[in-house]
Amino acid sequence: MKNSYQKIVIAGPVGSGKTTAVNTMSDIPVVGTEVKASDETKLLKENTTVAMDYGTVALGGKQKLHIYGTPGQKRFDFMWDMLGENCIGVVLLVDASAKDFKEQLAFFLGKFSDLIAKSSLAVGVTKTDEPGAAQFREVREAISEEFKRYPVFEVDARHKPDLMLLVEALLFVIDPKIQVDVSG
Ligand SMILES: Nc1nc2c(ncn2[C@@H]2O[C@H](COP(=O)(O)OP(=O)(O)OP(=O)(O)O)[C@@H](O)[C@H]2O)c(=O)[nH]1
Ligand SMILES: [Mg+2]
Repeated sequence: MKNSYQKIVIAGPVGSGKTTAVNTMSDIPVVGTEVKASDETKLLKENTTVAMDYGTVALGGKQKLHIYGTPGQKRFDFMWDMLGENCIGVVLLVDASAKDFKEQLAFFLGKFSDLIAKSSLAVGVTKTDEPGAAQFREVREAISEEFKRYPVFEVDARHKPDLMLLVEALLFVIDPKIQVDVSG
């Protein structure tokens, strides 16, 4: 892994917290592509990502982890493969407050399965604090058998320690020698 470009992608449905997560974690000002939401997304939130979010997190030994947040909307799915190219891992954020979280989980695990097979996966379950949201345990149990060996954490995308733990778990699965610099 030494001196290679270390990149992860953050995937998941609209509103699961991908843009928020990149902004919460990044050491540099995030390069984002948010626009005012239109059509059905407008009912869920004001802004939506149309291409990507980009930020970095310091790793030990002056190395950087490059983080690419993907758009959640299916009409921008051509960006998923592009952003995922050569990544070392996938963070999948799942919105526990979405009524159809099971379908969303299955859909995104399916779409990213080739990439996950080539790299790795950690799942972050967001919005368990929302009224009527599914419990963390329910979401974890909805993950299909083939992905059960990967780490799953309850996270709030606005809370940096939650995300750092998730990313550390992802990196640990990839290579226990990679360390995240958690001092910042
Ligand atoms: N209550 C609650 N809100 C959260 C949590 N995590 C993130 N949020 C909020 O949920 C919203 C997520 O919005 P984004 O980060 O734009 O979502 P996204 O996944 O980038 O969505 P798209 O770009 O449209 O695919 C933000 O308003 C966050 O503040 C959580 O754990 N609990
Ligand atoms: Mg976004």
